Amino acid sequence: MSENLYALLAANFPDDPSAVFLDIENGPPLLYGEIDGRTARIAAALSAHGAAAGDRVVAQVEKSPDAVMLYLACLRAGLVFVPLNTAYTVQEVSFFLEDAAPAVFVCREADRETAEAIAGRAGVGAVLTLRDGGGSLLDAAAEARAGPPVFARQADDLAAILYTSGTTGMPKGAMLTHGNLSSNAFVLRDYWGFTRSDVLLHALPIFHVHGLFVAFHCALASGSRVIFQKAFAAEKAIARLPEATAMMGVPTYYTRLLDTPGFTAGSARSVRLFISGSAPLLEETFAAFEALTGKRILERYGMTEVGMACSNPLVGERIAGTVGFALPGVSVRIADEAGREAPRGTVGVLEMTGPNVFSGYWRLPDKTAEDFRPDGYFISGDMARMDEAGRVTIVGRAKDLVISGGLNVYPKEVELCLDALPGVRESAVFGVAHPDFGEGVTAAVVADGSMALDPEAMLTGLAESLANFKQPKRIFVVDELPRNAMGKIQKKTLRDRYTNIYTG
Ligand code: MLC
Ligand code: AMP
Repeated sequence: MSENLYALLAANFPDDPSAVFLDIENGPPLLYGEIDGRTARIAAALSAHGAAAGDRVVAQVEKSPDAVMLYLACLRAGLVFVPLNTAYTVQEVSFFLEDAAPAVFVCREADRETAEAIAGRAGVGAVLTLRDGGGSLLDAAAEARAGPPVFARQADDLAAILYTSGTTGMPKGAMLTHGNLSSNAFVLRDYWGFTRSDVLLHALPIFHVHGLFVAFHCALASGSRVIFQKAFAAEKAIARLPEATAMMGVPTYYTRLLDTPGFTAGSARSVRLFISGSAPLLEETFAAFEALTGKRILERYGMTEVGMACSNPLVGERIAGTVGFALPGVSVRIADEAGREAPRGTVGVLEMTGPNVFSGYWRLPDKTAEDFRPDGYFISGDMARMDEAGRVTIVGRAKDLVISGGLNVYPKEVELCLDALPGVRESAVFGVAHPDFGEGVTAAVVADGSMALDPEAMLTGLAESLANFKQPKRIFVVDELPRNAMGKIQKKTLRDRYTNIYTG
């Protein structure tokens, strides 16, 4: 039997073809009954442009209903979907094209010229846009009379590659299979109680696990309606929340809602489930949200490489500051440095295994081997403890990582770009508490003496190579970086030194 995720999801679509899938601002809704035809035609158009099962399709496109159809079309055609953050620079995208070697690159119309140049250098077969009134993927799809049937896939066939940066500064592609995604989809649907009567407010970006997989798979696997918003804006979310039964967001969404005067208990009344993840939800945010709305936010924990691993319960106690229990089918342990299970209550590295855990990093077997224990557990790099009942609390990170507004920024990647700027001898990048983004990317830079360093000019220099959310909010020029006796830079000292710069 085929285990194509598209087919597994489609088996749960409502029988009524006029049931709404995407409820779109300023436009007609996209109905469940339209999904099959639309995705079949896009699949046919991709095939006409040379993409065959197993080939990669890289997409750097704005959030739109068409972009969602493109994702589903890739699944049904057995193509490997590779979504890219729209904030990535040309330099970053060039790397992804070289690395993923896709058959097709779907870009924004405004980027077409540059996209063709970099795709040409990377040997990409075709560059397409979604919609531009001529020669686009959707024009080709409109002409396709009938699409191919859903392509048979097994659980271990690749469905998507999602790039995450790394502690070395080099991005790596996490390979996710149909089986990884479908196991998580159905576990989450059931664990969080999604049914056809749910209405999910969707304001997340759709190039990450959170917005693309967690949110859409819960909706599609239960046949529920999605209020589709292009991006998160507190006022817009508040306007539609009274129709919603569920919302998913990063902690910044919840702090922004609380900071917006129009957000009241009434705004949240119909919502049975507010879910938070991708970054730590502060206990004070959980408490303030409950005080205002009477609702306890459900916090869960996940990663690109594993999808969702832990969640607070739907029924039962949701405890602020914890991420709950291992999801059904997922095994989670707290380990010491050698991978031995640590006693309950002690802090160690969080490791997990299960059908949700990815199959490795694209074309990086050594890196893959490094991140797995011999018994198959994946080493997350997050520090955590587990209580006697199995409830997990994330206490920190073993990996050098800053999470800003739910987006990961690896300091090494930013440091490499800073160090390449004229006049810079060395740099250290670290996270400092930020009232809006949770952590603010911050840099300390030492000059090499050849010229005076100007933080503004450095930021302009970084814009060429780094997506905007990775760029430091503040750069400090310092005489030297704090080091320990071994010569290692002390980021904790830097974090302490600048602790109040965003909050003070
Ligand atoms: C935007 N900016 C950010 C930022 N997003 N800066 C730091 N951190 C961020 N996350 C900057 C831009 O560079 C720009 O700067 C300015 O803010 C305005 O840009 P914007 O696009 O208008 O910002 P805004 O719409 O306010 O976006 C902020 C946000 C968004 C928090 C709403 O980033 C967001 O939706 N984040 C969610 C990310 C997410 O889905 N993560 C899930 C990863 S999956 P300037 O200087 O140009 O003005 C994962 C696994 C799991 O982690 O467990 O889920
Ligand atoms: P990403 O690689 O973008 O998928 O981000 C995954 C990382 O986000 C994890 O390794 C954690 O560090 C962090 N993360 C996700 N959810 C939570 C959470 N609820 N609390 C704390 N950190 C989280």
